[in-house]
Amino acid sequence: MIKACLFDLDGVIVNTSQYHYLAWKRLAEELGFDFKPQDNERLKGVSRIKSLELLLEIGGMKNKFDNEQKQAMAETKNKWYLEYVNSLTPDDVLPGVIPFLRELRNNRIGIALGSASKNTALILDRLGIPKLFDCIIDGNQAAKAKPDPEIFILAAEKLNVPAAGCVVFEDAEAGIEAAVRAGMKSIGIGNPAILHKASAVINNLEGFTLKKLNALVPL
Ligand code: B16
Ligand code: MG
Repeated sequence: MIKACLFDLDGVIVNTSQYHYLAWKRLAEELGFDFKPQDNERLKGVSRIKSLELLLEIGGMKNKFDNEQKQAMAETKNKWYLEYVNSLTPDDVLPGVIPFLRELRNNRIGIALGSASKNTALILDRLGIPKLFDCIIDGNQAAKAKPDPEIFILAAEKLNVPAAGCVVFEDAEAGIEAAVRAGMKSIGIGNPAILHKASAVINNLEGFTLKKLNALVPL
């Protein structure tokens, strides 16, 4: 039986990946190279500093900067990213999310948010939905970034639910890998070719129900 659902933030609850992309693109332009949308897929779900390392690799600048310089670049990117985040409103919660979370709560299924983002609290506040989650684990509490399973394992522990009773909702390849390594079932949201390790893949949460979840992932 499904005991808990663990939700990624960016790409599942809200589409902030476009903002991450624009902020990284601006940094790439300052460094003198173009950052294409297709390269953005590799950055999804991974930590801020790992994203920067991937970006520098894409731009052919892998070993050009020391840690202090990288930290400064990551902070600059985050400042630009937060300018976009501050424009978020409750209307930006992705379609279907709120009815599905309410249905889970009505059925006493644990609900956790498991995101790599250190801006999770701010984003949930802007969206007006922190109370919809029983537990929130983000990049400030987990030392290891996805694909490491730490975020989802911590969330399951906090909910007091075994991994085998959890289903992870994720839009990123790194996030699905984290679910697999945590011993959890997963629903990929997006492209089945990228999310092929997920237990099942759907387009989005619009019209999604517990009945559909049980049919896709019988536990
Ligand atoms: P921040 P998720 C991830 O969020 C994003 O997908 C990823 O692109 C970003 O680098 C990471 O959060 C860290 O975000 O810079 O705000 O700490 O998909 O795990 O909800
Ligand atoms: Mg994501």
